[in-house]
Amino acid sequence: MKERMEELTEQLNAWNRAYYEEDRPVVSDAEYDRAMRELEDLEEHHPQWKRPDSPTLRVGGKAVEGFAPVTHRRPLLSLANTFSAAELADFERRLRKDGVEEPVFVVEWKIDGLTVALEYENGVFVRGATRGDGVVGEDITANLRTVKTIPLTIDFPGSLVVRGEAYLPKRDFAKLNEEREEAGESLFANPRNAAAGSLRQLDPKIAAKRPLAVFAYDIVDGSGELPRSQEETLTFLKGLGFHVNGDRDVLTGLDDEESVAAFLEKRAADRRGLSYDTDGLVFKLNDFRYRDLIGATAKAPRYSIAYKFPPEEKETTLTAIDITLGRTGVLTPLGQLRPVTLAGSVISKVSLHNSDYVAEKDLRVGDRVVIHKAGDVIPEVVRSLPEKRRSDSVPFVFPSVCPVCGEKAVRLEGEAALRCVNESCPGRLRESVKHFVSKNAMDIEGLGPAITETLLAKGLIVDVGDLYDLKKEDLVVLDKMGEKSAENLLRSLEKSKSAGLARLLFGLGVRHVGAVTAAHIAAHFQSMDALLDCVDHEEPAVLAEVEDIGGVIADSVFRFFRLESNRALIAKLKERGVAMTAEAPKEGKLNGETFLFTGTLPTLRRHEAETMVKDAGGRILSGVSKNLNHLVAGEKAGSKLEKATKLGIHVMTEAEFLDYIR
Ligand code: 1X8
Repeated sequence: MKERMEELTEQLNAWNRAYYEEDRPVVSDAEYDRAMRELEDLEEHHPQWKRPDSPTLRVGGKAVEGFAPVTHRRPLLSLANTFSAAELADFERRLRKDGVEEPVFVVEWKIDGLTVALEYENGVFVRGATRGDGVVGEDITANLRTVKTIPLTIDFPGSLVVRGEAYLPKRDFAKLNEEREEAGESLFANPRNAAAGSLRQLDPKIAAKRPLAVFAYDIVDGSGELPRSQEETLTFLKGLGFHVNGDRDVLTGLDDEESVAAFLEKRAADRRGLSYDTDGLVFKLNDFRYRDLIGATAKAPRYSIAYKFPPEEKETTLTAIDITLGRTGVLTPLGQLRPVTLAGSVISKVSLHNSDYVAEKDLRVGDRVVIHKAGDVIPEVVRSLPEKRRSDSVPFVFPSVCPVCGEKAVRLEGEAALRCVNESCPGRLRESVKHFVSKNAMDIEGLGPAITETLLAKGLIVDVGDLYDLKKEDLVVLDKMGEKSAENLLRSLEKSKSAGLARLLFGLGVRHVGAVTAAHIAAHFQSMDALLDCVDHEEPAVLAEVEDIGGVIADSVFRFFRLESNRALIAKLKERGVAMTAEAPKEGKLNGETFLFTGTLPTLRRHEAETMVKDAGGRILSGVSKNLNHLVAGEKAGSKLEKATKLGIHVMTEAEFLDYIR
């Protein structure tokens, strides 16, 4: 067993390295998950053989109350900034004056992330902290353990403190924000905020789901023989298994301003193509003998310096501030801009987030404003230029009523956003219909915004349930709706009735429930009835059994489904024939029975066993709960078996299962 645990640990770590370091997936998710589950089960039974570099340590442990302060063994200094080739020439001149004869510089990307210190004792990662003020940071070990590019063990005796920069790759940032938008959550302004937010999560399981990475670039402290130059340091760190940025330059002669300026320009252009955000370059004296010679000021070393790229900014006019309404009732100010080209695209509007944001920046209609792109992607207003204002300019007054229905908007506790809470606001209805019919929800073709508006305006629909009452004669009289398109729409509506529970749950627009969460809830409950039954008889905490669901989502789900108006809508949809189950169970002898498989089965693969159950009309649950009738336990069954035994659920072996369904 011990050998098997070692083998699994090494196999999983090698797969992780291939995936995260080399961008080269070598196994399927299913195979990876299977190995991970086997190792988890083994570790549960033989904790004494769990290795300090076990990949199971990366899934995120228990949530914490707060972060303990950590005093860094040596201060993590910041860098002085420069903004031009001339200033870099000055920097070199000072070094020569201080006795550095032929300065050689290593030039690395300055990552726009979060500085962290990683502490190792006898080769084991024991602590990770934020930089904080450079002297005292916060202990975020549990979150950093989940970062796959941080080695959990290294081949180095004694102690070592490594400095690095944690970041979220640009494309993962964009994806994360898409998911948050879909779930009706607030968006991160840029990758840096997203990385910082992820590492300051009290629940490491959330951090574990964010594809964070750390570039290591410095040894802050350590015992024994250590590298004596920056190049050696980077090679050494890479050799220990750290993720080291290989894209760097070696330069001499910073006094040649012209060629340095050309170099800076080249790098400024290169950064667009990088997968991570940078805000500059770091110039470091390579030879550590000189570092010791010239030392540091109280705040920053004298032997390295940062060069900051000029931000790509443009000035334009804020022509209007529109208030838009989302399906959850949030009022979002949208700035209309006189179009300008910025970093390769034409920008004509910009989100102004919420009323606080507009007030803080004192943005006024008619203002000249400076815009840039956050994370190179999302346009943002940096500041307004009050000195260019007309004398009759007035502060923007955020409306206190919904722009569509005119009802008073409210600010919910702990939220920056104002919301329209009028359940029958036509604006909210329009947004909720748009969401209901969208591709990832019920996927109803032929119901564009214009038709939806018309249907609402004519009173043909008041909620999404009414869509299923539409008749051909209602439709053909509408503008731009011929016989053909009316028929297509009706066909699409008919087809959507069997979209299934997951799409329906997503389409209903429960706050915080995106398409993926909806699928998990559907897989767990299998039917709307089971979900409603749970909501009626249990507390939100039981939802935590469902994969991926935490307290906030659980509360939101319970609140939604306990609301009478939502229950009425669900009943209406059901009456009109909208499927309320995950997958219509087949007819068979297992109708009404639920199963779950755990551990390694002697002869069947898990999905084969599951298919047998479904073919016989039974259902598969995703976790052990009172709703489970049978747990089929194979070898090395772990916590699920324990829980089922405790709940008195029927447990059987594979052989018994095969007998049972025969
Ligand atoms: C800050 C950063 C450094 C490096 C990369 N990204 C940063 N944000 C690097 O040296 N490769 S060094 C540094 C600092 O000393 N403040």
